[in-house]
Amino acid sequence: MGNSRLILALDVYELKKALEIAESTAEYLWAVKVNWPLIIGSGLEIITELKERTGLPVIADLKLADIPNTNRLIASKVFEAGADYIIAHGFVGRDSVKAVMELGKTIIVVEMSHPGAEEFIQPVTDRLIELANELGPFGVIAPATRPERVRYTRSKLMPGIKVITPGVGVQGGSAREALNAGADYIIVGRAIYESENPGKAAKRIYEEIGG
Ligand code: NUP
Repeated sequence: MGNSRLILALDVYELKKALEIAESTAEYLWAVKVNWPLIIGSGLEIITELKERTGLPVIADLKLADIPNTNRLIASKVFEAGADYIIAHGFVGRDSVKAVMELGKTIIVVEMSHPGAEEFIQPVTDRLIELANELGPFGVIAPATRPERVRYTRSKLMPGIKVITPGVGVQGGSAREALNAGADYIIVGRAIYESENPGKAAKRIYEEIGG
């Protein structure tokens, strides 16, 4: 749905299950995010298939963190498969990020949602935000588990760069709080795909955040 701000993190292995969940939730989503579990379990073709079945944008959450050439080799195949966005780490440096951005729309990780992110990533978030401001990616990843960090990131980030926040639901973050803190999109995985009725769960979150 074009006006939705909900992204489904489809972290299941099986192709059939993935397609079922995607189809039953599609009307409440802005995009579907695939990560390594699904790509390992179902192959890269799952991206093409998801796009065909749902008509939604697909985000490939590979968190690329390699030298420019390897990032380029991976990203070119993933964009070729139909991914609309790729998530890349910023901490490896601007050359590695640029290699992805030259091939397609990119989302840069500037902070993560788990407790361990405070160890090494949070101390360099300011510099990662500067990097994003310099390169102008589609968006950045900030933690819904720490709404104050979402607010901080939004305040330092150039307008126009989207703030995308995972950590809603099982990791403890609230969709409303993340959006109130300035997030443009929220990412929800287990709270939807582990639910008995993923369609209903997605609808509930969609309605909670006001469509
Ligand atoms: O900081 C991050 N936290 C995070 O959870 C960056 C991410 N990309 N993710 C991803 O979002 C994570 O890998 C998973 O695919 C999804 C969150 O899933 P869940 O905790 O809602 O099940």
